[in-house]
Amino acid sequence: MSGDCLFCNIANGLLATEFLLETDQLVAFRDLHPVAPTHILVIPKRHITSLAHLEDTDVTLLGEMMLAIKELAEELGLEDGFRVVANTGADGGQSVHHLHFHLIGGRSLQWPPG
Ligand code: DGP
Repeated sequence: MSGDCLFCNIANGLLATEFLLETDQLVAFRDLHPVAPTHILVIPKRHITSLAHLEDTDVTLLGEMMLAIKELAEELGLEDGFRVVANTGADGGQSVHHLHFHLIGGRSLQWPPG
């Protein structure tokens, strides 16, 4: 854990954030600035800076994150579809430098993004 990292602090329960899901490896919680009726962030508890910092040993963790997203989408009634986004690095528009997947849904989403 990095004490300077917002999402490490959230994952460690230091910011009183309500978790929709928690396992040994990950937590899911609502985005502070939702862009759709449903906007959830799924993050690993362990600090990983971004998708670009993943290692071969993170395969199981990533699988667990994807299955968590599928589970959440089902629970939240996103049967008409949803989008999963991992903004990565400066050009990718990443603002919090702790790996996270956005689960976005609840309305018809446009493509391409800006
Ligand atoms: P990104 O731009 O892809 O790095 O997304 C970071 C997201 O994190 C952004 O949509 C807003 C959200 N966010 C930032 N600070 C907080 C916070 O303190 N709590 C919650 N729940 N979400 C936050």
